[in-house]
Amino acid sequence: MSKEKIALCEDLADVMPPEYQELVATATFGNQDRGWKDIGSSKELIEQHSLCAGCPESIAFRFIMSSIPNPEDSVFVGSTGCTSLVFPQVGIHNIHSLFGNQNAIASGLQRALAVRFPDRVKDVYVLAGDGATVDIGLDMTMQSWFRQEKFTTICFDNELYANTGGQESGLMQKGFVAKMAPVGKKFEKVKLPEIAFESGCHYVAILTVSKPNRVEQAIRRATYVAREFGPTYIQLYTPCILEIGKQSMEGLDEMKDSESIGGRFVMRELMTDEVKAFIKEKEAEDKARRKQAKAVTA
Ligand SMILES: Cc1ncc(C[n+]2csc(CCOP(=O)(O)OP(=O)(O)O)c2C)c(N)n1
Ligand code: SF4
Ligand SMILES: [Mg+2]
Repeated sequence: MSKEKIALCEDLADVMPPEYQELVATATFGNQDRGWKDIGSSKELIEQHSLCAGCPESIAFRFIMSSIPNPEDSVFVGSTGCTSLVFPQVGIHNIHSLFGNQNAIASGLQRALAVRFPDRVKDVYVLAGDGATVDIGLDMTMQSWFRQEKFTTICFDNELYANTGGQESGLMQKGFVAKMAPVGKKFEKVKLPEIAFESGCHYVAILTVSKPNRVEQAIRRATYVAREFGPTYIQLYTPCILEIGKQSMEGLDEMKDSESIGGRFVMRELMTDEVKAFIKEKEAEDKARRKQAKAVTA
């Protein structure tokens, strides 16, 4: 469906940057079964990033970018924060919104795309930090859920405002002391997954980005459900290694510790029985298609 959409214009081909030429030639556009396993063997949709070395937000970007089923017809809506530093380097249409406004922008965009391209599947994703999603943007976030807007909200939860030096956020854990929140958090981490479900999200997942297959599963489920039912929400623990005093290589251990039994990021999914049945059917279809494709190439 898609190679023609991202083809190079012949007259301009020789002046296009080599990275873009490579993207068009060897990225996984158009492959319905693309996934995290393609990282390393095909051109990635993320060229590089300007986050701190080893920042789990960069790992999250890689896994999300490799997992979205329809990259050539997807649009990311970002917000100010560390995540926004990655947007200039991604091979996906994206819009930068004013801090906190991201779900309002995504609502208008998704509706406009549905009117402009009624016969095509267009996927919209919000990618924003916890400060943008839960604190300053909470009104916009929740109103989009109440209105049943058909897109996926992904929150990069690092439990504070990282980009501005470490202020307290609603998702920060109780008692945590950050560089710019010296008194310590007074109340428990806000339970946004439960709030999202109660507010109309049809599929909700909370997890770390330590396991790419789990991120892929959550992204695909959230995308399919958003297309058919309405809003979906994914909360990813992407610890700010700088703020919690860890080295570049220690982000993975931090995520693994937080998802072990009793941890605050044990993977959880919330959905109705109807959505559960839909996902089961969709995944069976995907499996049958992959099996058939394998048989043809064998
Ligand atoms: C309207 C507006 N308010 C405040 C800011 C300042 N600001 C920039 S980034 C940021 C914090 C971002 O925190 P979060 O959303 O958690 O993302 P992170 O940097 O932690 O990934 C703030 C308050 C801004 N740029 N615009
Ligand atoms: S400040 Fe924290 S969240 Fe931001 S890029 Fe660095 S490690 Fe990542
Ligand atoms: Mg944050």
